This record gives sequence, C-alpha cells and structure tokens, in this order.
Amino acid sequence: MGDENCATAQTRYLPLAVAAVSAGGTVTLCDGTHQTFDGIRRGQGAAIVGASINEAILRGWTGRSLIDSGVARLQAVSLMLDGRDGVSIAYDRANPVAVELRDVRVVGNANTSGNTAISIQAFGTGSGIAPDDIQLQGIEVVGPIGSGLSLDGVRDITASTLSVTDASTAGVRLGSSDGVTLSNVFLDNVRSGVLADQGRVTNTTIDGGIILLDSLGVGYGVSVLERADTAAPAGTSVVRGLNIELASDGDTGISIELGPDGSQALVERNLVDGKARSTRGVWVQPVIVDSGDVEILNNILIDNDRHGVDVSRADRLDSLILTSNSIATGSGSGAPITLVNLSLDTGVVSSNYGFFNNLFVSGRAGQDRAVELNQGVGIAADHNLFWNLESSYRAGGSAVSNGANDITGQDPLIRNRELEVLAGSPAIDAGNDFRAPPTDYAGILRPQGAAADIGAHER
Ligand SMILES: [Ca+2]
Repeated sequence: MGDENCATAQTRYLPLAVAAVSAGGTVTLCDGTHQTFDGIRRGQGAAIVGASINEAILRGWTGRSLIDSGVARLQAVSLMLDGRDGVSIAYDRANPVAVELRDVRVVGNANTSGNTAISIQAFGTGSGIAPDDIQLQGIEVVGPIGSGLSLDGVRDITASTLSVTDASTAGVRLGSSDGVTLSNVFLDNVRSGVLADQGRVTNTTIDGGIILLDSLGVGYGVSVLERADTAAPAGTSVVRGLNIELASDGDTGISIELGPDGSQALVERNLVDGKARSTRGVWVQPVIVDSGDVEILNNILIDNDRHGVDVSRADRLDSLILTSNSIATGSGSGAPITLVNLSLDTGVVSSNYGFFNNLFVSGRAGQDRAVELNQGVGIAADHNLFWNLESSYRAGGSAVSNGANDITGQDPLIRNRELEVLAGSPAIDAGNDFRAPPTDYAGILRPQGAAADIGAHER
C-alpha cells in the first residue's frame, strides 16, 4: 500500500496514496508526471520519495500539509508549479515532529511570480521540536517565484545547499524565526537574498555562498534582526563567507538590526561589491537605546558608493569592533564618499570601540573620507592604512589625528579586485597582532611572517 502510479500500485492518485499509507510510512513515486490538486491536507508524517529528482515530477503542486506528529519527508522529486505555492508545511511547536526535504526541485513559471516555493510555519508554544529536527538539503528553486523559502515562527532549522533563482521578493524570508542556519546558499537574480522583513528574528547563521541581486527596487543581500523588543532573549547572529553583488542604488549588502543588551552580530569574511552604485556594504542599526555588540572582521567591501560601513545611532551599541577589513571605492566620478560612517545621537560612545588593521583605499585621489563621526568624540583606532583619501578620521566636522601606527601616504600596492596586495606593500606585517582575528578572509592563520597584515588578507 502506498505506491502511486506504478505498475503494481494500488492507487494512482497521490492524496489517496498518502491517505492510505500508515502513519510514518512511505509513498514511493515512480518516475513520471503525477498530477496533484490540493496536495496533502493532513499528513500523518508520511514520506513521499521519488525514484529520482529528474524523473519523479509532481505537477500543479500545493503540498499543503499539517504535520501532527512523526516525520514528514519529501525526497528526490521535482515540483512543477502553476499558479500555486509549492510545499507548505505547518506544525504545532508542542508536538514532536521532524521535517526533511532532501533533493527537491521546485520550478515556477509565468503564473507563479507571486507564489512561494517552500513555506514552513510553526504555531503555538512549546519545545517539542529539537534542534535540527527540521532539515532542508539540496533544494533548488527555479523561478519566476515570489520567494524561494519562507519561514514563519520556526525554531531551529538547518538548510544546506539551497539554490534559488529568479525570485521577485527574496530567496529566503526569515519571518519571526529563531535559530535558522543556512549554509552553502546560491541566490541569483533575487530582489533580496535573505530577508528578515517581519517579526522577531534571532540567532540566524548564514555561512557561505553567493548572493546576486537583481535590479528592481531596493534590496538586501542579507538582512538580520537581532531584536526587536527588550523582552526578547538576547541572541547571536552570524553572517559569514558570502559573496554578494548588489544591483541598485539604495541596496545594502548586509543589514543588521540589533536588539537589546547582550545581543551580538558577527559579520566576517564576506565580500560585498556595490558595483559603484549608491549602496551600503554593511549597515548596522541598533534599534533600542541599550543595544548589543557588533564585530565586523575580515570583510572586503568594494565600490559601495554610499558607505562601505554605515552605523546609525552608533552610540547605542555596547561595542563596535571593526578589524582587518579592506574597504575601497572605485575610480568613478561622483560626490565624495565616506567609507565608514558613524551617526551618533548623544555624542557619547562606548569605550569598547576599536578600529584596527583596516585598509582604506580610494580609487580617485584626495576626495573620499575614510572614517567620519558626526559628533566630536574619540574612538580607539590604530594600525590602519589610508591611501588616496581626503582624510583618515573626522569627528564633528574636524579632522582627528592619526594613530601612532597608522600608515598614510604610502601606496598599498593593490593587485586585484579583492584588494590583495603585492609583495613589498606597506600593509604587510604592519598590523597589530593582538587585535588581529585568528584567521584572514580566506581562513589563513594570522599572523604569517613577522606580524599580522593590514586588510582582509594575510601573507
Ligand atoms: Ca604577515
């Protein structure tokens, strides 16, 4: 019982096959196209497993499934959408369920530009779900689609090897979720990459991948909320190892909205290319007065012609560490650019600010500014290299003197677009070992040679 559309099948209609299978059982899809209508209204944790992703095809799919208990699994199938959503799963947090989607392809068409390929929603309270009980692996979404993966209220989910192309809203939406871990993502021609656009989103980890935005409207490569009210438990979000290309004026590569005291954001080893548009590479916004800690380490931020790093209401943070980044503007014409911009409300910043070992480079001589605070306060900064800039540090409209070990007036000998430097560069071995992160942009241990280098690369 349970096979569908095979020579020996006892039913040829998928919902009947699912209804017939015992709780926790498996419906085996043979190769071929299987028509579905309203999908599975109420699964008992059945698995639907295809013979192969290329041949087992579910057409017109809306796999609306309320998981009561047990394991829900969809494996090695392609879903061909037509004006409907794809897989849609809802579960009660009080029940111990597990959801697994593995080797699933979802293909949209001209009628699905407002639909969602995969939606997972949790409701109720409770802790029946253990960490990693919800797993997605090998997911490929080919639009046109609204969003590739949409989460709401989900806790503890891992998704690895996730590909979404041609999404008019976002590759992934995080709505009110906690503990989402995404790794090895490839998001192409998406309006936003990973979007926390509603609710309270905490403890997000995004580790590795490529995000390429399209050019309609304003988008975010990654937006993370560690917020939004003081009742929320403090969490830690990590954005690491992404290569992000922006497409429009107003885009932001990595946006962090930080919540209460104790919340943390780590942004490291990312490359954000603003394509010489009015973009922000990294944008930090503490949303409450007593907000948490931000570390920005080993990033390469190029051609973001609004700011490489922009911190709004910077005085709300408990700490801001900006270390071993390479930040550069291109050679295009236009208004002067401030590579790192800090806007303060009160004019009092935490003493836990540190800007060390950063490489600041302008592609056009003498007009761009490296670091600027809108009020006249001092921050700890040294061992930075400044090249081709109008100023190194400015605060409250006036220039601030350099640190004792800052380097100015020496060409860093940039050799490629990732801002690596040639042998003989003054950036080599000129950093502060104590401040340097343990590895560089590529994971090479620091220090190499006599000392840590300035910038995102170590040699
Ligand atoms: Ca070195």
